[in-house]
Amino acid sequence: MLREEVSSAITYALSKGFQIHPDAFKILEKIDIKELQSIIKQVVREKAKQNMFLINQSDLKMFVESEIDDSMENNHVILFDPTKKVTSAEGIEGFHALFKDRYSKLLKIMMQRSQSKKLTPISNVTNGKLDDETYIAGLLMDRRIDRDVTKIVIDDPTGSIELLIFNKEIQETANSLQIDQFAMISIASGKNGGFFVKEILVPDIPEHIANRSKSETYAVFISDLHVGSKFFMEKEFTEFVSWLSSPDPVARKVRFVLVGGDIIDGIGIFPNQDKELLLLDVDQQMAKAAELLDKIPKHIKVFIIPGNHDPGRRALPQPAIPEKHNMHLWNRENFFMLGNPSMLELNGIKILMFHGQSLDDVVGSTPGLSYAQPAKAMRVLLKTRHLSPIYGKRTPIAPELEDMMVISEVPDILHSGHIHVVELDMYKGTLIVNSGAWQSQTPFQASVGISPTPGIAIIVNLATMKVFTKNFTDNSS
Ligand code: D5M
Ligand code: FE
Ligand code: ZN
Repeated sequence: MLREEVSSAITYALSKGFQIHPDAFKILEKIDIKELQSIIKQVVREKAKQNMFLINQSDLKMFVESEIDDSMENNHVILFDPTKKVTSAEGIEGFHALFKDRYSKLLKIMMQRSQSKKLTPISNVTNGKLDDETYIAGLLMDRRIDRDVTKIVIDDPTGSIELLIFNKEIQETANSLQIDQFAMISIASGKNGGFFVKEILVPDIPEHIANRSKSETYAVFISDLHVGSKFFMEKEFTEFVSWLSSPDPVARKVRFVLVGGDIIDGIGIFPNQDKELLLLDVDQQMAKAAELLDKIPKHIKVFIIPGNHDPGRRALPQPAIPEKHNMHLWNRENFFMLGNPSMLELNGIKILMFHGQSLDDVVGSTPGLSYAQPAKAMRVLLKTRHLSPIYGKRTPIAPELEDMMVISEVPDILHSGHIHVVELDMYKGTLIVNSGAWQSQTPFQASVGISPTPGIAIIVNLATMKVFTKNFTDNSS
């Protein structure tokens, strides 16, 4: 005898013109009866879309925890998470140490270049010891353009030096550098005792072939939910979450969801924010976010980093969203609360997650960049090998003893959000993903001309590194 709920589910499917494979019956009986009705409707809707009218065992397996295909790898390793490492070193001493560490980490990266054999400390140069071909390396402290001459100032731990640039091409390279970024520079003495630049090298990432997953599994990239905001797109986000447990063939192979920060809209993040809030309390906002995310099936691992709207420390690097705000998420076995930035390895693919606060400064200070193309700004981060190269602009940076924002290891995927515009790019073998948002355009964004592209999830096949988008707004297919 079939239970009443089961036979009514079967009747429903038959009435929609579906057949049910005998093997599928066994699974039907294992599904939680409270959910059976909605599950069968969902399966019917998805299969009808694909023009397939036979319900198989495999269409239903994913709704039964014990039947999930666990032959598909879902290995994860957390390679870097700043949460336990952040101190709160204060004051000038702290920043001195931070910059010194930035210098030495980037120097180490630069030492792989052949030119580094000719590297000289700045103090040697300023003390008059200059060979024909000498390179110095340090952080760009200042840049001035005086008619036809560009002047730059470079610091290393031994001293500081002013350099002149006369060549147009080198001037262009110099102008594309971020203030405070690391560079290695070939110099020569000028006539009047000054020094001029012959070549500028930046750390950059090498051309490489990304790692691949052995089995065909998918990772989904999202960010900037802004739960609690009047502009949070709850309907679209709910659609997205239910897609994850749908019979869609891609959804069935999703094993990872990465959330790149700005989970909630927060409180007091910008002036008069309360006028734009639906939920006026951080814990209420977090509870709502947890309630929505909770529907992600348990066989999918979820990695969450904070953004500038989330609770916890604002300065970079940010520790994970504190446990007291969302015990529920912390307690779930398949949820991983990480800091910003964090580096993961999912089925062998290295993924660097960074909310993207510094992209504001990079866009603001680099000619030719705009909010419409966040991936181009993310390229700059890879080239500088630093997630927040500019100090003292809009991005708050904490005076840590170690610079955890240096990109020491080359990622296969760089994932950011913050700009609310989806853009994908490939740079020297690294897939760049800006995962957009789930918040429609705010009055502030309208006033500064930012046109967000919300409601889109980015999906990467980890076996092939092929990437595509799925739009959950109504005006899409
Ligand atoms: O950032 C959402 C978007 O708005 C992102 O593109 C940055 C931009 N933004 C945010 N605050 C400012 C200010 N003060 N000036 C200019 N642009 C800004 P979110 O982190 O979600 O608020
Ligand atoms: Fe945001
Ligand atoms: Zn943000």
